Amino acid sequence: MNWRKLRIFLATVLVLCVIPATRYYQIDVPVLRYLRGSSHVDRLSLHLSGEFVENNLGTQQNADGSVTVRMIAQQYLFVPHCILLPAGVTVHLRITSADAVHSLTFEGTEHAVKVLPDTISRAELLFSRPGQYKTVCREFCGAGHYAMRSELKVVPRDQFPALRPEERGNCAAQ
Ligand SMILES: [Cu+2]
Repeated sequence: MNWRKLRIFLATVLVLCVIPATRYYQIDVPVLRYLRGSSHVDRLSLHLSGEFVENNLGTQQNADGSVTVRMIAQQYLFVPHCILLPAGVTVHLRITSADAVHSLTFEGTEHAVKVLPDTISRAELLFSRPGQYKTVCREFCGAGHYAMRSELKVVPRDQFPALRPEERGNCAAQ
């Protein structure tokens, strides 16, 4: 047996094993993040500056008719606790985590968004009809994980523009 060849072989196997391992354990690799196009955000300054400051969270109407939703997932809630969306409109979701890995899902739909700290996860969603959905975390994130749920309310498309900005973030006001 040629020891030199064996060493090269073992080194190659090791490297090939490391790549899926970083994906499985969701180890943050900046190069992969860059290639995937997700952007970096500092979890410690989320509340102080940038797009995830408190008054920028929630649903925003865009000029092209679509809406942008910004949310933070943290142990053990989603902020804002309730979001309102118009039905049948493209939703650009931007979400990040303030601590652990979470997974944002909407009960009764196929949508699932992995949420990582220090990273902005992006997704395009579409809710075709009005209704109320439970927003549930589907990634074990600690002791309070099973209570981590919020609400999403989808209102008819023509009703949405009439809502005041403060009403868009509050299901109770409806
Ligand atoms: Cu969780």
